[in-house]
Amino acid sequence: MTATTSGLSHRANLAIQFTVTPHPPPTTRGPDLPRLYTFRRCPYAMRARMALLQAERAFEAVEVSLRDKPASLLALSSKATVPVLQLPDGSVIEESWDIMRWALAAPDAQGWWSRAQLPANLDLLQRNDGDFKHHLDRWKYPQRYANETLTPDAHRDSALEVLLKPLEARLHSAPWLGGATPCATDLAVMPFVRQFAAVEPEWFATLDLQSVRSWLNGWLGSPLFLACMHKLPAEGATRFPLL
Ligand SMILES: N[C@@H](CCC(=O)N[C@@H](CS)C(=O)NCC(=O)O)C(=O)O
Repeated sequence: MTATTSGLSHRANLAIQFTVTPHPPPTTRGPDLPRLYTFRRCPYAMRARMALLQAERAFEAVEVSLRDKPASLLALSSKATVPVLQLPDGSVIEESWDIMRWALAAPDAQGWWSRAQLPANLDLLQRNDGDFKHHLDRWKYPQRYANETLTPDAHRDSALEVLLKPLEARLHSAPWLGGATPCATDLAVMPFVRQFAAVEPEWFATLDLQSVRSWLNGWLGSPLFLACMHKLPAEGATRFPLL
């Protein structure tokens, strides 16, 4: 059962769903290790993989073709988006932020989860998963949105306003969204900023977003991100290499 967390609802068609109740009771036993259904280039799956790695959770991963989803994924999740995490007790987590919570929240010895619960960080997450993602898709894939009234460049500019400028202000005063150390929000937002930066890299390099660029470049070269981009075979479940 899912519910929209108070204060995090957005526009009706883009409401961000956060699971706030226990996961559905398992009907069958799950795999020996937590099993992540993932897609290497999906930003939601990247954030989940980084959280699992950061928390040093052993897991196995199945690389999914989004055009030909495996029956094992469809059997677990009717919406069948990636990432999906199946736990050894058989329960299933279908939202990337919930997978991050499972990985990081308990124990939270280094505070990666608790710092992400600060209102300013929840606000950034909402912007990222809501308006920013909306405008990013319409800038990056204009052919998919033929009936749009706004031009792709207008979407690009809105994406800048809704996320990247506030992000620049935050990162100007602290190196990470967690402050002096990173938190789950850094991991959640970074793959989407990476996507935005990659649409027109030369143009992105000219923007007055020095702090965002240096934060992004730091993550792109980090052992955590490089480990999360490990290439999986097309078939089967593979034990994901830890950091
Ligand atoms: N709200 C979901 C969104 C996940 C999502 O949309 N993933 C994309 C891939 S990046 C997907 O699986 N799309 C379904 C499809 O293409 O069929 C989450 O946070 O996990």
